[in-house]
Amino acid sequence: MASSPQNLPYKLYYWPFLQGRGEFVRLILEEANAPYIDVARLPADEGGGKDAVMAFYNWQTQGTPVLAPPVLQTGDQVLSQTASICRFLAERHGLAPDDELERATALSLQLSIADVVAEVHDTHHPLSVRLFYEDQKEAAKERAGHFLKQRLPRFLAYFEAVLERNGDHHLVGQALSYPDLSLFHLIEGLQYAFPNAMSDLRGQCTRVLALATAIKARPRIDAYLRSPRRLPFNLDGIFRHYPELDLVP
Ligand SMILES: N[C@@H](CCC(=O)N[C@@H](CS)C(=O)NCC(=O)O)C(=O)O
Repeated sequence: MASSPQNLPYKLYYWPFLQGRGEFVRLILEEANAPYIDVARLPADEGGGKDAVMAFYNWQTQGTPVLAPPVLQTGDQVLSQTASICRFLAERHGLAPDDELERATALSLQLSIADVVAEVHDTHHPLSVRLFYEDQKEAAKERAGHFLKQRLPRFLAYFEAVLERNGDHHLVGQALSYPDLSLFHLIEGLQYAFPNAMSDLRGQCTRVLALATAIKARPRIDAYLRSPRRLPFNLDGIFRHYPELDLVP
């Protein structure tokens, strides 16, 4: 018999003012109805604020040091890398396939989503994460142009093909799993950042859009999206809307 998860509530450490990669983790916690504390969103005098995240930057954590947030703490252990956190939580909470090969496929899909996220990030920060957008705006325009013309259509076509081959409703297996939740967030983010480009491509990714709509309507996701726990998209996150970058190729 499967034992129930230990060391709850989970503690999530992520920058307090943006969805960022933390959002992929939050969506799993919310769909699983797993208790968690979004630590950095607590007041500073309760251990919150960005210092709670910065505390991981000196490698002084228990267990394996982390390279970058998001970080999930369970008991006195910490885990980093978004895809790894998502997999860990999903496998604990019934949001991953049972079959061994399908579990590996779910992770592959999650890593593919992470690849897209990294390229989205690079549309507004093509030169360095340490420079402001305004200091790399010209390069960003060029990068975003290539992304929207070549990469985005390819990525959407890929997930469309995955869904088509798997019977339309889920990316892997025949039940909801964590890459489905992450694909939803990817699509939401892309629609926020690049409304023109996404509108132009909508006829080419109908299965992807249908999956995103179905995830959004799930009761726990719907409740989360309407709650104060959900931060809005903004110009600090990974998905940013700069009209000058959203040019239909
Ligand atoms: N591959 C990592 C990337 C983590 C990452 O880039 N985190 C960003 C926020 S989304 C960050 O704050 N990085 C700070 C740093 O790299 O020093 C993951 O998927 O978790």
